[in-house]
Amino acid sequence: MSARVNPRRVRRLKDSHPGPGPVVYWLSRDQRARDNWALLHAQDLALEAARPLAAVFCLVPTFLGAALRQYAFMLRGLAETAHTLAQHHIPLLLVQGRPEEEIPRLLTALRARVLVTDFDPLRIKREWKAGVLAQVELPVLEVDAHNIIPCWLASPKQEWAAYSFRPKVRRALPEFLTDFPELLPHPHRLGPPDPWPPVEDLLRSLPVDRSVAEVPKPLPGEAAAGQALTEFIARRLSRYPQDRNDPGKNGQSGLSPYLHFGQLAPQRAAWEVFRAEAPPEAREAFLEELIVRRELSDNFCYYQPRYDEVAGFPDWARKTLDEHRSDPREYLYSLEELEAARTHDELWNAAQREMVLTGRMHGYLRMYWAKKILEWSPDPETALRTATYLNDRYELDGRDPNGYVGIAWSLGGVHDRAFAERPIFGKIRYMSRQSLARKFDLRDYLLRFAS
Ligand code: FAD
Ligand code: FO1
Repeated sequence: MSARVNPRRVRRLKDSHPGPGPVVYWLSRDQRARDNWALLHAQDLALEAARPLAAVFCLVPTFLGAALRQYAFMLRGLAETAHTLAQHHIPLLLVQGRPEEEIPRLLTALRARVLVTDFDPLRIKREWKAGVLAQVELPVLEVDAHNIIPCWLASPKQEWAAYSFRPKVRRALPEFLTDFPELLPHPHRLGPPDPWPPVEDLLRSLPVDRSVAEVPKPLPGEAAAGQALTEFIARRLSRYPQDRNDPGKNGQSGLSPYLHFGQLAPQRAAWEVFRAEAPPEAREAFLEELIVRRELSDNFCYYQPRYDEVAGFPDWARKTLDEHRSDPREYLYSLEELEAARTHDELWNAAQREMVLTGRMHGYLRMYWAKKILEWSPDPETALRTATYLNDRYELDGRDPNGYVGIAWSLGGVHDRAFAERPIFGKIRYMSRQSLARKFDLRDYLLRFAS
């Protein structure tokens, strides 16, 4: 069996004697059967050793402020993936609780040969992985199945802006932006897995905040993700450059929840867009966001340990925000007032309502939304906490490197440059309601999300 996965996507986290049992893939960030380099590598290892292959998902009761809305989307998608894997004779095992306890326990019970994990730069995931590594005695590998260019290869350091990251991405794309091999039906059986529990039972067992209700769309799961990609490419990719920033138009792809939960491989989206019948400038504009911007977010969270703190902002930004800490705030709103969209700014209120009601907010308004929180909070630390709390509580795509970077860009000039100095913001880029109203016709948007 020739290696189907570029070995440069694989890192060895632990060396040890392989066990006598199956190969195990701990599925976490990349929750899909298709187009999953970590799963494909685990299958290669299992085929080479003529061993069964099992995947495992560890369901944690709380995750960075996620509520019913996000757990439901994730678990409905996982149920579909479990079914697809079972059809390939690869059981998706479910364990519940702390990964540091549950994963080692499962590996011991199965006498696993080797553990394959997927890559995630978030602190919580590194802690989980460190906890597991400290307790197991078997080889452990990590595969970046989320970034087209493995994060640790794209750049050896924190990049300060897209312009220095882009050439590194362009140079590496020919090697890594490829199609995917198919997942094979696995010839070595582990024995029938327990059936995947009904999603409703799982949701009932979780202490999730049920006041953040599920949203009717987008539909969760790998099949719906594939349809959303096809629909976007067929109907809206061509006008992406013109329409993507206009809140009055449906110009964005809507793919972020699928990408966040790993139900769609970013590389699948890139590969299909790269080959699509569409104006080159439209494909280019989309790939800039999907590859450069998204992978730059992983770069920031991977190399900047304080990616969700003011301390993680660049020095010039922290300095300018400090110089304006005591500027008078014309408006100050509490978390409750902001959460209830009770400010003087009807556009901000509409964006907040869009997020609370639909689980998403238009990308251009997300910048405006976060920047106003800086303007209406007593200090940058409170603003960062508020923006992160609201984003991760209501957004389907929240709790993601893109979110921490989106908020840090808006409040703290991460990956951005200095602008003319002004009150409160200092040299952080400012966005005014007037500048938005000049660019876009916001009447429809305001009507749709009026109180
Ligand atoms: P499209 O415009 O169709 O782009 C396609 C994909 O490209 C996105 O799904 C995303 O993976 C990537 N992308 C697009 N814009 C960006 C960007 N600015 N930075 C990084 N990747 C990008 N994105 C999240 O996934 N989760 C979040 O929690 C999140 N929070 C944000 C908070 C703020 C304050 C800001 C300013 C941005 C945030 N973003 C977040 C980034 C961006 O707004 C969303 O990825 C995008 O709006 C998702 O909609 P879409 O998939 O239709 O985007
Ligand atoms: N990953 C897991 O391995 N187990 C979980 O129970 C889990 C819950 C969860 C809830 C909301 C959410 O947005 C993400 C969640 N994740 C979970 C992580 C997710 O799969 C992604 O890996 C990261 O959030 C993206 O970096």
